[in-house]
Amino acid sequence: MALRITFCCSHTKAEPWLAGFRAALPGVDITEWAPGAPQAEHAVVWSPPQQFLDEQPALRGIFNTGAGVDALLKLRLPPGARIVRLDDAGMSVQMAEFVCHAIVRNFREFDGYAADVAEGRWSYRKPRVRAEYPVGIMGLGVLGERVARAVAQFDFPVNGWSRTPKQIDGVRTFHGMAALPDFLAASRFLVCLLPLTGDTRDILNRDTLGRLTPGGHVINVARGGHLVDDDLLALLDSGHLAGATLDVFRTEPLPAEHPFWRHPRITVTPHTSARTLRDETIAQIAGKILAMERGEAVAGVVDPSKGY
Ligand code: NDP
Ligand code: OXD
Repeated sequence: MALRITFCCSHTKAEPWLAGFRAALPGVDITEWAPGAPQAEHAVVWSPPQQFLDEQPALRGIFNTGAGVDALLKLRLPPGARIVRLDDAGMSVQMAEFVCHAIVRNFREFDGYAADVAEGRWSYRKPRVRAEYPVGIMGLGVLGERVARAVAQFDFPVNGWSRTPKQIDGVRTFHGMAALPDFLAASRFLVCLLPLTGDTRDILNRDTLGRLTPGGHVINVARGGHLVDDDLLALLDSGHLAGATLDVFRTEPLPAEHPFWRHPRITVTPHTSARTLRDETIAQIAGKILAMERGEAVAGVVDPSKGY
């Protein structure tokens, strides 16, 4: 009998995905899930409902069409299924350009120049000293490492923080909770690229952000649950932080009444720093399904006890 794959990503039109998987995996039976659908061996998902997982107890692989599995791990999962996250698939280069853009835009004061130009003013600002703007990257995984290497290309001092020790050329690395205060004190731009887990929820708060070099700028491109919104606002209003670039929020879309929309020193983008690219994603997941069926190891298998 043909291998059966069920597709359950309610935020996107299923048809182009199904056509892509049929082309990549000829002979495989892939359909969009609906309640009561037959049992499948593998699932391709984004934020599926609990009913989907309850009705598919025989799944061997659950392939997330994103890198972060926090929403999936909140659900009751079939006991025999391996959860596989998206492993780059074109996201790390997007993340690197987004973060470098945010850092360069703020370091070079491009918004100030734009305001001057809008008023017809030919003005210069004193060049800033790069060494006074060290960049700290929280999370040195698939995305964080690529971002750290990209930022280092601009000769900023780069610090990186992870759970386990890492060695990356051009990056001063720190690991573990005990090293967090030193990592923060050594950083002025702070980039969050952590997974959202029990250990990292609310990690961007009054205490941690208060340890950054004064005049800091926070770039959160991971999950809204990492940031305590009111603590960020208080530190911006006190002048300790100079600004923030926020791509992710506790509630998405960001509610119309949320103060982040109108804060003069916060830039909001709609969870778009690194988008899932359909063709790359299909190719990666199809390759992993075939590898799993041959009994081979695949990259990106999530450890539910760690939460990522
Ligand atoms: P990875 O799993 O590859 O990397 C996670 C990194 O975080 C690792 O370096 C890990 O440390 C570190 N980490 C985890 N827990 C802790 C902890 N308690 N203390 C210190 N470090 C910790 O993930 P990715 O790089 O692929 O993605 C990161 C996150 O980015 C995703 O989980 C997702 O939430 C977000 N994301 C956002 C997107 C957007 O559009 N805004 C798009 C894609 C992803 P170690 O290496 O030691 O294990
Ligand atoms: C992801 C995301 O986790 O898009 O991949 O946020």
